[in-house]
Amino acid sequence: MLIDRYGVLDERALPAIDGVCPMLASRVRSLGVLLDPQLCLDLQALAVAKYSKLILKKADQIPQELHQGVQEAFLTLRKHGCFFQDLVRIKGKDLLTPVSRILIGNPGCTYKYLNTRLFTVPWPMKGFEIKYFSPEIFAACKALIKLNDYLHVETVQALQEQNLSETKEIEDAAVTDREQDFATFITGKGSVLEDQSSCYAPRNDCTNLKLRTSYNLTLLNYMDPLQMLHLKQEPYFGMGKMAVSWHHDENLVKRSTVAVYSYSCEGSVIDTADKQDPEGRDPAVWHVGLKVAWDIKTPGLAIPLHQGDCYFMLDDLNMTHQHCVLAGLQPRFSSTHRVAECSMGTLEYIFGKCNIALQNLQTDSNSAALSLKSLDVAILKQVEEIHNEVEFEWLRQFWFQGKRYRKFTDWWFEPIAKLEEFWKKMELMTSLMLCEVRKEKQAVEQRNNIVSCLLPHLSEREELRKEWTTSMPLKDKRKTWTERMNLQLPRHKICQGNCTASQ
Ligand SMILES: O=C(O)CCC(=O)C(=O)O
Repeated sequence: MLIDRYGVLDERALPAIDGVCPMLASRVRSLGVLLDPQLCLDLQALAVAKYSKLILKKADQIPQELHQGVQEAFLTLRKHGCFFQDLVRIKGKDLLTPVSRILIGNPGCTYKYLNTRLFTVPWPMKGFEIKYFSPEIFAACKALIKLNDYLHVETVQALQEQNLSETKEIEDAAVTDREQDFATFITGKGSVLEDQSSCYAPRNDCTNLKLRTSYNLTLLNYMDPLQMLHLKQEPYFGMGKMAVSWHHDENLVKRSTVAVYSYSCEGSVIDTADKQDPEGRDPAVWHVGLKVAWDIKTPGLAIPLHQGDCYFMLDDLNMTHQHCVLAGLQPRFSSTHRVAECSMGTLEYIFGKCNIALQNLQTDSNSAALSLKSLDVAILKQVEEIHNEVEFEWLRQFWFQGKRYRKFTDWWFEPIAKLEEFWKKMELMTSLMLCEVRKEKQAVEQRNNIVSCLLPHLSEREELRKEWTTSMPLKDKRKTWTERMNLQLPRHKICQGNCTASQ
């Protein structure tokens, strides 16, 4: 009997497991993972209790037509050079991800992971005019929204089958309210999301279920292991090389499912020298690893993923567990569908914020001179906060990723240009505010009050600008931004009781 350290075992064990625990055997069969009967006795409660929210759907249970569209989409995107390694920040260090990615989803949506905000390449949705770079790119995005619709339906069914579709916690309700409010303005049009409004009120399980399964974007991954020679070894269970280390997916709607379509380019020659290690998983095959969070005693699970298999992390599994991706030998794509929590991550949101800030700017009808409407500290503070948000969460993030979005569509360029206009006005507002503070007639007490409230925001801006322009690894790329903002950033100096602004 093949027994490894994390529970991937021999098929001969199944009849025995049937006798001991039919429910476990059926789960084991549906997962395609086999457990040793000995281990089974110890693990039966564990497997049912700890890993029951992971569902594997094998490729042969998925419509062939869907496979064809999605797999063609991946290959098209690779052919057009549409996958990019991201520069992410982990524990204060800037690192390039071994996996290359692209985000596709609802127009105007963004998704932040490891301090990097990605902007969705919009998939086609009713009510949005999107000019794609080529018919092939259009077809790829269309195939992915079709996959999204399919996974949504499958997810609802899986949750209902497992009795996970109901709201379990009272605290969920508050979160749901916020999320639903957001969901109605960001979506409302097209595809899976079309009928959300019919579920809008009253709040009930139907609302909650839809919210937790209406994927608004997919993060596509691509990696060719032959190009990545230095992959880390899985540290806890000896599972072999990892393409993606143990992690939780971040910034998702609470208790929302993550659905993943996996496509490894099997069929070409596999280097058999490295094949089937009797002590562990098959290193030629890609796997998803799953472990209980903060726990390395409970055995982890490694689930083999063959061409076209899908897996679902249902309900709160992404929070209670960590997952990783174990590399096989062939190149592999995946499409990871998520319900991103983007209440602060949509264009509608940031435009709304800009409008609030710019309400404090007025134009003299005779001279056309610009001035601030109010010097109320709370208002000034809010403007400076929004100013930082637009600059660091949107503009710098967008331009830093360079021209990747052009490969798909020019959709983002107009709204980003608008945000830049707003940002320039906010730069002016900061100068005007500093001029006001410097005026001699300004009462010392009011001046000090303004300065002490605004200083943290201006210092933060200064620090973040330094960080963005001097960070070493991708200095060249960062230049894109500096060029873009044409190096005309005003140099504000501000210190308690003594403020100056100089160009
Ligand atoms: O490719 C996969 O199966 C999962 C990828 C993943 O964990 C991620 O993108 O966060």
